[in-house]
Amino acid sequence: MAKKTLTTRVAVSEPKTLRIGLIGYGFMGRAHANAIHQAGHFFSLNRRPVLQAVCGRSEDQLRAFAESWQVAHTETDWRKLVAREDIDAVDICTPNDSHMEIALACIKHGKMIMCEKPLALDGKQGETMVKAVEKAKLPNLVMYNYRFLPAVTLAKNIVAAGELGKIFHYRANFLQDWTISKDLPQGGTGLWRLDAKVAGSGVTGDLLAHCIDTARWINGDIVSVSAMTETFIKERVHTATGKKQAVKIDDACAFLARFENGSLAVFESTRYARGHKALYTFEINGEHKSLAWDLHDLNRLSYFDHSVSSDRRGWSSIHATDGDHPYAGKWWVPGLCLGYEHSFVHALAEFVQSLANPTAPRNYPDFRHALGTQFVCDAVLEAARTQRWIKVKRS
Ligand code: SOE
Repeated sequence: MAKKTLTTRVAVSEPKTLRIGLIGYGFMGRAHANAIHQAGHFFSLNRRPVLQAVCGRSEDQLRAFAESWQVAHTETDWRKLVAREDIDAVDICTPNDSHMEIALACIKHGKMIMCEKPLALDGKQGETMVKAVEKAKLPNLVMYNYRFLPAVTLAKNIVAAGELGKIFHYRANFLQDWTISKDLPQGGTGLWRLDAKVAGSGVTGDLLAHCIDTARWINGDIVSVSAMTETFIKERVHTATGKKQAVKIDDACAFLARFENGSLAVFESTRYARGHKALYTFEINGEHKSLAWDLHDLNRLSYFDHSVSSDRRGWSSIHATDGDHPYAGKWWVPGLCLGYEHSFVHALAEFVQSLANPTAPRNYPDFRHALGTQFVCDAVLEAARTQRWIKVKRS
């Protein structure tokens, strides 16, 4: 006897879409495209993000990207993408020197903006962007992604609850080793990070900006800094000219800082720490507790609680994958790990969720917050240049 099968039609209620136009198909383009695909599946959002169009200069690469991420529309001119009527938000994943121009065009066309970090080349550009976006009242996000990892958000929540008591110290590192070869050129795909005209700065804007964003979010504003920078390789061939040109970025930077809450900080970043690919760590020491985090073990938060009896006291390691840990409950069952890419999904989900309630406090870095981080970067570079302590401008 033939087996009876049952076909059921499920009534799916479709939320309104948030049609996103992505500019840039490199490393960050992929990280953001993945977030756009994932966010609506794992978070209950009142608008479902859709990757509506993508823009990039090389037609071949653009086609390949559009095929692999199922994007229906492509543009080779970002101005056309920004002007498209079927786009609600523009996601800027281009090198830093184009953020301001693209953002201002988005504002002209009334588009919401998601922008890769850092906000701009410097604070001056950043101020122009903040002024324009706030005047136009357009939702805006800067993708400082690491704060959205469950263990990092847990650290923020523990500090915000006052559990550390008075905070004495904050320290952070972001160490890499990929630019040690003197044969590496500057300019072009990925390597624009070595070209100061395109990047604005070296490790300060690229890596320390992440550390500064997390630090300011967890521990409040930074008021003054003193710094040293070094450019270890003074000349590199530029891919655009084929000629050796002076390297103007900081290859390494170490800075001291004072926070508004009276705590002291040490930050270090370099692309010359042989053996380290992306060692982002931070530690915060308070009167009652200390917390520490390491990107290489990103699901864990190290936790020290001085109130535990002295014979049991010690550092413990919280695996932030339980349902009551930030974001973790939206994914798998307790104990299963999340990765780097989830931080982008969480950032986007926070941004989209906030659209329903624009006056509620924002759980994500907007242009104004990112401007504060930009001002810290500017102050660090000025301190290194002048060999003086520099007061940080308020955003
Ligand atoms: C540089 O190597 C880089 O990719 C940065 O541009 C990112 O912002 C950082 O998250 C990882 O390192």
